[in-house]
Order: sequence, then structure tokens, then C-alpha cells
Amino acid sequence: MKLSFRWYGEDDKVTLEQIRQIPGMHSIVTAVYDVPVGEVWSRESIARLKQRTEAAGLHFEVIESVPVHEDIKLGLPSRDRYIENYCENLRRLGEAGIKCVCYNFMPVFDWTRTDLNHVLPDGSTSLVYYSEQAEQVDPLKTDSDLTLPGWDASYTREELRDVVAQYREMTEEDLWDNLRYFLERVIPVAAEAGIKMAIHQDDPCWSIFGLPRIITDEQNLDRFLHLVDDPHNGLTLCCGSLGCSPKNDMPKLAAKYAAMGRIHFVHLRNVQLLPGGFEERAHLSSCGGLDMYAIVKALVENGFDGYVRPDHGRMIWGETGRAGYGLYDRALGAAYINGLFEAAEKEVKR
Ligand code: DNO
Repeated sequence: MKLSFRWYGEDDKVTLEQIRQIPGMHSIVTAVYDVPVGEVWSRESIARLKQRTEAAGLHFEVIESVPVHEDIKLGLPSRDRYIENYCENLRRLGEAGIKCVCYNFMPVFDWTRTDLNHVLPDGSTSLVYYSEQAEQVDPLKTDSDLTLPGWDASYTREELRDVVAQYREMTEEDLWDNLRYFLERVIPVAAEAGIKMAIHQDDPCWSIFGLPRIITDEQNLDRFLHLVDDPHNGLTLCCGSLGCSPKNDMPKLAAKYAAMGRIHFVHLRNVQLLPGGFEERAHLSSCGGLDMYAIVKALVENGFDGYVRPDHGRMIWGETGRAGYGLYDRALGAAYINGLFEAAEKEVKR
């Protein structure tokens, strides 16, 4: 595996110099953030990221994310222009040496939590999702005061209401059709650019606010991989996203899709399921509900050799910053991940 770490560019409080001191660190996971969703990334911005990353002694090989414009997900006539822009981004990223691109196909809302600062018994804070709170939110009601922390601030309330209303007309099958349309055009370009596409699962992995969500479980992952049956059409296996539903057996899914050669990127994070939602916890198996060693062993036993990153960390030791993306707890996660892989690799060799 190639250990990696997400970095939000020059505005990130966490520096490349700090990241490179984490033992075993291989690649930076980043993106061009100065361009609106759907537009083409300038070669200069890509080159600057590459140069900064490599100057810090790290590899520039993974992008998270090249976001998919809503018109593509909605299947609007304007999608062809956005798909062409997407393909152009892949060509430019391939030229710059990028090997793996993470993206998602979630309508409007990316990952969603009801509280980003939930205090755990040890005084650390973490991200949580309590269904009762989420159910009180209706994005169609513009007069509601309730907002959730993950809401895209680039939308005005009115725009958000409109886009949500458009999705509410759509069925899951419509979203599948639009995903297929996108993949059929993008995957051949990715293959030519030497890029493995890695879809991120919906987080949480169920429909929220009455919007369709399809990248949620084994059956749908199988269907997804068959849409375009090419190794460049693969997964970011996100343990925290899939793992917040008890029906997803994470070691089994890790083994199955690694054996198929379709996992290109792994997000390792532990969650604790609760009757009414879930809480993100420290990475260690005993801190949450997932058996992290079993997941890593399943990957190693099945020949996984892609990128791995510690996913969301808690805020510990008084650190403040971007929710889920501080330095300290993710660095502890990275150290733990190194240990899990070393143990699994030695066991498999034996
Ligand atoms: C959350 C992340 C996601 C992920 C996107 C990929 O912290 O795991 O936001 O980057 O869904 O497109």
C-alpha cells in the first residue's frame, strides 16, 4: 500500500512539512480549489501543486476530488459540456503524473453530519450523525433555520431549494442512467491518461432528505462496477461510509473487491453505530465497531497495492481547524495503519 494524507492546499493549517514527518508517508491527496465545480483546472495550478508536493519530498499521485457537476448527475442537456471539461481535467492530471482520482456521485450533499464537535468521554471531539436531528431538516423549506454542517455554502438558500427539488423528481434508476452516461464517456479517457477512477461511497450510505443515493452497498457496488467493466472504473473503499450500515460487512467487501483488482484507494476510519445514527471514533478497532485489522488483512491477502489514507480524525490535544482534518489524530491514525499493514503483510508472507 501507499500511505497518503489529505492536504487542502496552501490554506490548510496542516503543512506539507508536517505531513512528510509522518513515518511511511508516500503521497499527498489534494485538489485544485481555485476553480468552480465543472470548470477546467489550469495547467499552472496543477503544476504548482505538483511542484509544492514534490519539493516537500512527497508524491503527487492522488486527487480527491475532481467533483462532478450537478448537471451531470441530473442528466441535463448541459452535461456534455461538463463531461468534456471533466475529461480535459483527466488528461491534464494524467500528464502531471496523477494515477488515481477520487470522486463521488451524491446528489447535492457530500458527506453529511449533524454535529462536527461532539464531545466524546475522553474530551476529544468528533463528527456524529444522529438521525433524529437529520430528519428535522427539510432543504425545501427556505424559512427553516436548520442547516447542517456539510451544506454547500456556494448555494444560496433559493438555489439549494431548486436543485433539491429537481432531484426529488428523479428516481434511483434515473441516477443510475446518468452515472452510466458519465462513466461511458469518462472511463476511456481515464484509461488513456493512465488514471484509475475511484468512486467514493455515499456518506452516510442511505438516502437523505428524500434524495436518491445509490453507491451504498454490495449489490449496488457490483452493479456500479459492471456499468463499465474496466479496471479503471474502480472504488475508493470508504470504511466509515459503508461501515455506518450494519448490512455492509467491511472485511468481506474489502476482500472481494481487492481480489477483483477494483479497489484503488482506501479511506480507513472507524465508526460506532448507535440505535439512532453513528459517531466517528478514533481509528483503533477497540474504539468503534469496525475490525480494522480484519479489513486491512483482507486487503493484503487479496493483493491490494493502492493508496490508503487515514480518514477523519477527532480533534485532540487542543487542536482547532477543519472538522475531521486536523493533524494530530490523523497522524495517530496513519501510525496505526502502518502497524496494521506491517502485521498483515508479515502474516500473509508466513
Ligand atoms: C469526507 C470525504 C469526502 C470525499 C468525497 C469524494 O471527508 O471523504 O468528502 O472527499 O466524497 O468525492
